[in-house]
Amino acid sequence: ELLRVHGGARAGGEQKQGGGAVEVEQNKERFLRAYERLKTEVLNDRAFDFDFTDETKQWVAKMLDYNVPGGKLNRGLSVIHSYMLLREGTEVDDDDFYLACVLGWCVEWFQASALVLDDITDNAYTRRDNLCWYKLPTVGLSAINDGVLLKCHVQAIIKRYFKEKSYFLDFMELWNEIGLQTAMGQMLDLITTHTGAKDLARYRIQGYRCIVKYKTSYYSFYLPVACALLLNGAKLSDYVELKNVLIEMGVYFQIQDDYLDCFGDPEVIGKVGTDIEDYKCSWLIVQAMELANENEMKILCENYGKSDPECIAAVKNVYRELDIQDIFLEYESRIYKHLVSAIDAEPDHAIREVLKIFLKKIYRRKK
Ligand code: DMA
Ligand code: MG
Ligand code: MG
Ligand code: MG
Repeated sequence: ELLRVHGGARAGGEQKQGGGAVEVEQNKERFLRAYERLKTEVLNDRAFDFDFTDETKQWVAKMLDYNVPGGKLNRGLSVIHSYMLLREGTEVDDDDFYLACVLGWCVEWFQASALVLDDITDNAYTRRDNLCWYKLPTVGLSAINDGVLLKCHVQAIIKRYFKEKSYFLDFMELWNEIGLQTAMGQMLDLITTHTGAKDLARYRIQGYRCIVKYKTSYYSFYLPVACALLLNGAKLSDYVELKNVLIEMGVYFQIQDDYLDCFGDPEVIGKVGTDIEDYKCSWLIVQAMELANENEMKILCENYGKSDPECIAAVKNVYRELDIQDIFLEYESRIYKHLVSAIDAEPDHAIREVLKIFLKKIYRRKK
């Protein structure tokens, strides 16, 4: 019941119960149009005095189109949804709406940067139904620089639109902090595989939670809401409890990602999982190591982290023997109930609506 949220994102009382689908579509269209404008501005940035030839422009345009807009856009649209809810009851003019779109695209741009680099370090093959960017023969390891460039674009866009705003410094601090947290999380993710390679039993839930909080939660869940709050003139230090709930949702989201990496349909999730062969400290292996008997543990230790399809199948077999899929479903119901009551405890109505929208988007997701 709690999750019957107002789907529409138009502020004010015009929405009818159960309606809002049209507004959501319209908001999405406006959001997509904003991408075209931002892209054009990035391609024509006058801050550069070198000649942006047609060829360079085409390269950057292709790189952007390939990596920035093709995802679910959940994070970007969340900025807009959250902002509209926070503005509850007040008219949102085109300029304000556009600024929310700009921030939404900054989140998507940031994510594009993280994913381009993540696919290289994770040795992935596909992303969003396509080959990973670095896998294209014309790209290869220049993708590293593209990943860096994408992140620099975010700073440039924020400067262009928010330089004169009173909250500009808060924005810079927020984005720097999130950038650091995400990179630290990725570092933890990557170096933890050395620990696991020595001894799988050292993959424990505490360490796992720390990795995913940093690599996923901050930028995917806290960042979109923090952007909406700052745009609405709020002070982030007043929203500590909200941050905690969002972090917890982010952990849940990454646990789903780990689950789908192994048990999801590649046709649906748009990528082929690599966690087993990469020796990742995935939620599944953490659960399995806790439940496995001696024999199963031996199988896991012998086969985890190898790309041989037979080894991967052996690991998945142990997961099935241990009913890891059921354990995931139990976790999902438990965390859902927990999050629902945490949301209920939020005193602010708009904040409750923001959180409900998030939870609704991810609960039992298949992609
Ligand atoms: C994703 O972790 C984290 C970031 C910061 C991109 P992941 O490698 O599990 O993501 P994916 O499964 O999408 O490659
Ligand atoms: Mg990855
Ligand atoms: Mg990764
Ligand atoms: Mg993954």
